[in-house]
Amino acid sequence: MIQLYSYFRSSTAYRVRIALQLKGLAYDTIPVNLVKGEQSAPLYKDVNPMEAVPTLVHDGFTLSQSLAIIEYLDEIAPQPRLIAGNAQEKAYIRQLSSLIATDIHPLTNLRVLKHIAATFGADDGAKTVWYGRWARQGMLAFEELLRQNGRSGDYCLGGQVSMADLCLVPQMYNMRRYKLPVDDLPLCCRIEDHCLQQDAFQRAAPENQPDAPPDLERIHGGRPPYINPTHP
Ligand SMILES: N[C@@H](CCC(=O)N[C@@H](CS)C(=O)NCC(=O)O)C(=O)O
Repeated sequence: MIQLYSYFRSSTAYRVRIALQLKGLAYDTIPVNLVKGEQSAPLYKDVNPMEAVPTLVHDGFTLSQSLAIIEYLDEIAPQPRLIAGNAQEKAYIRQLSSLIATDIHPLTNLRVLKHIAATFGADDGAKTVWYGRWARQGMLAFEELLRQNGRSGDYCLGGQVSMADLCLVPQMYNMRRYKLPVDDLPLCCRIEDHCLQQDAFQRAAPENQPDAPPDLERIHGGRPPYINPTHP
């Protein structure tokens, strides 16, 4: 029995939802509304002292940190393996995942955006500039790593889905949500498009979550295939 504390728009919960879907693991969603501040409610702080989603509960074991959760799911349900290959390939998957999870995400997290608004008076425009500053730099680096390594195909690592794709797709959702340029991220866009053609990624998308408002803009849920004729 698996329970996932999640918020439809959380990119970190989105990563874990894709893993659960790919592995065909049934789970119950327990919504935590981040905009209403439910992550800081005393009862939830007992579940996750970092006041964040996702948190996974499996057989009485409570686990937070999306990458740790994905590694755990890979142990209990090995198919498909999300961290697979030889030592270099596994390290490469973790390198790409960490770039998004530990370089980009912490700087662009909700609590940081709230803090610059409350402390420095940043309005929505300023918050978008802040978000874009860190997300664009990180994603240009991600694209460059894909290009330099020459290992990408349908996924970040050839034809094999991995944890890196689970980090990439939600980050691309955020790029589109903040209307940041993605034209200079052709490899990222191509991988995003391939992933979104699969049921597991579609089912995990923000638009398809039980706590999503019905009129939510459909960025990843049923978006048309990406076509870039200059990048086969
Ligand atoms: N490193 C953590 C980050 C978790 C995290 O901060 N999640 C965000 C949502 S994407 C959150 O709950 N933020 C709440 C807040 O900033 O108040 C992970 O990868 O799980």
